[in-house]
Amino acid sequence: MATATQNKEALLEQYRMMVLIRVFEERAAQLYTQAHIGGYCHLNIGEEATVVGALTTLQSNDYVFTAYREHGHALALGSDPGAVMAELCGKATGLSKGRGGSMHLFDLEHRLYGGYGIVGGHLPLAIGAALAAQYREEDAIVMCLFGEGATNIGMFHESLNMAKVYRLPVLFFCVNNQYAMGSAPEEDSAVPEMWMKACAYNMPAERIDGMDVFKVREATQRAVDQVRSTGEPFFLEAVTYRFRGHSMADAGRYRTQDEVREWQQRDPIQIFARKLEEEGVLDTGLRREIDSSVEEEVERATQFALESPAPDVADLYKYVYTEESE
Ligand SMILES: Cc1ncc(C[n+]2csc(CCOP(=O)(O)OP(=O)(O)O)c2C)c(N)n1
Repeated sequence: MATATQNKEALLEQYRMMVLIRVFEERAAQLYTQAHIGGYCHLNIGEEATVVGALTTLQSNDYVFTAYREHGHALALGSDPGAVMAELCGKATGLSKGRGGSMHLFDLEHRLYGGYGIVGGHLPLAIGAALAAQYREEDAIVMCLFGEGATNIGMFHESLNMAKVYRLPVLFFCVNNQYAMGSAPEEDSAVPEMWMKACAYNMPAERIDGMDVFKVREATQRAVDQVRSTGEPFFLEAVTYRFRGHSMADAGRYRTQDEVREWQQRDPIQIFARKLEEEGVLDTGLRREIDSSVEEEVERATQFALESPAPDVADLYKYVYTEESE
């Protein structure tokens, strides 16, 4: 039984979290089209199993670094949905005090070390954190998530090399959603499967189904345990699909609607719900109850964001240097 190793509450919480990410992002998309959110906005829709499956394997003292498609990661780590939505809307009550927007969520309390807009730019930061954790002899690991497009960037290769040479406790987690903006791996990568790149750095690596949260959790837990016990890096590639455009501004001409529909048949939330129903963990009534409480939670978060004030103009130069931070 797929559910045998986890208790019912944990499974239902994972289901609730996947639905929360989906509903939150659908609402964010709406707010974007209504001009409440400016700048860029990249959604996790379709990739929820990689978010929840990966992050629920961590200890509370572990570090998480990720790219700009990170609303779901903040929610899964426990950030307040109101503060996340407020950040998307550029409000003073936002997770980064309205300074970062969608791509730069940061939540020290929940160990989310960002949210970065430069492709591959956060990998050296992640290995820096791992070096610090190793130096301080912390029982903590670093999970560093990035898209398959980032594996073509120089910093990716430098970071994997250094992580192996310095034997750093990093789990490199590649979310292969099969497009870097409009480029498929066959067009921009010398090898079609990203896990192969880790072999060049003598790093253990695995490729997994990123649409099934059970499979993501199982493989990630094994990898996390190995990184923690050996103090050495590991590489996972989760194959998934983004159901929406690269960002809110994407005409999607690089793929067919048939392809999108085909992947939507493998919706990670539906796959998970079906399994939970088959194994008696979830039924229609409970599902409806969870789904509607999530809708209410997202509505509260949205109202909080919309009613929050914009940052004060007098504070424009605050938080520019570290000594200004609170
Ligand atoms: C160094 C750099 N080059 C180019 C860009 C423009 N850009 C933004 S997202 C993106 C695609 C990245 O794809 P991937 O890493 O697979 O992540 P995904 O968006 O699919 O989650 C590119 C090229 C950038 N932000 N930074």
